[in-house]
Amino acid sequence: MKSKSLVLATAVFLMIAFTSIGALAVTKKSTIRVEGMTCSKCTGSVEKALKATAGVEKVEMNLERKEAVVEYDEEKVTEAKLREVINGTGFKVVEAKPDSQ
Ligand SMILES: [Cu+2]
Repeated sequence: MKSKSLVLATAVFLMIAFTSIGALAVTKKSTIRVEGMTCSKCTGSVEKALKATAGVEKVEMNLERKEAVVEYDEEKVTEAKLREVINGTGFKVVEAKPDSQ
C-alpha cells in the first residue's frame, strides 16, 4: 500500500518537473530597448509589428523606459529576428552594451 502511493507521488512529481522544464525551454522573455518612440502611436506600431511575428506570445511596451518586453517561442523566433522586426518599423533597436548583462 505504502509503496503504491510512493510510486504515484513520484509519477506526479515527474510530471510537474517535466512540464515546468518544457515551459522554460520554449518561452523566452527579452527586454529590447527601442530608440525614437515618443508617444503611444509609436509603441503601438512596434507592438503591432511584434505581435504579427510568428512565435511571439506576448508584447508589453513601456514608453517611459523605451522598452519592448517580448515573450516568445524560442523554437519559432529568435531575439535577432525580433530586433529586425522592430528596426523594420522605422524605430531603432538599441544594442545592449557588451559589458551589461
Ligand atoms: Cu509617436
